[in-house]
Amino acid sequence: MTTPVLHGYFRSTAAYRVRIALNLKRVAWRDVFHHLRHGGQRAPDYLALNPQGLVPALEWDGVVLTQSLAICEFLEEMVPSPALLPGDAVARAKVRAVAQVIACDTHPVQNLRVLQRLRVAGLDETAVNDWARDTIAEGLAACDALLAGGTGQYCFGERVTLADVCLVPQLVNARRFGVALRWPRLLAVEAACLALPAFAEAAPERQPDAE
Ligand SMILES: N[C@@H](CCC(=O)N[C@@H](CS)C(=O)NCC(=O)O)C(=O)O
Repeated sequence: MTTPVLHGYFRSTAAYRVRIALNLKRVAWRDVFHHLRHGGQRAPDYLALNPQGLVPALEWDGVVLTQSLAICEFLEEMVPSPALLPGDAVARAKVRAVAQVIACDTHPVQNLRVLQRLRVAGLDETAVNDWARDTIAEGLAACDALLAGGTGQYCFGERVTLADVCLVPQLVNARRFGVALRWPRLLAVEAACLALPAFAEAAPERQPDAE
């Protein structure tokens, strides 16, 4: 097998999810960075890989995979241990629900192209920032509620799951947009995750293209 290639950008929280999953699964990879603020995601060479013009994309043994959750679930199937999804169907659905609150209902509403469209539509920087901040706060509040009553250092007990893989990057965006982090449980989960090299080494500021 050739070394997988991850197309990403240091600040991309969707790429951050995949970096964490690759690290947890102990898969070595090579990075190709695309500068999103300079429009690298819309370069013809990259659009040939991912017609959506979004990072991440993962080249794996001659195929190109897109969408961070699809990539994480692919990695789960290719490298089952350590598992990111529980064996029990109900527990698995709950993990996926938290992951999807973030990856389907929160992050896509505040990503770069959406914020740029708001600017084009006439919103000023304060209004754009408010949009992103409120969107993220709403998503994180829902995650916190979904985790209520749970125990253990991670989102769901004592094992890292796909929910943690999505939560930690979203908290980076939360800070970036000035969200008041009023969820002690989420912050405790984040601290536990960041104590693991798989998370810490995947952090935006640790990437070679960090600015
Ligand atoms: N649902 C996609 C989201 C991908 C996405 O929005 N990526 C952002 C960076 S985090 C991006 O490429 N933005 C560039 C743009 O909006 O033009 C996934 O999970 O992979």
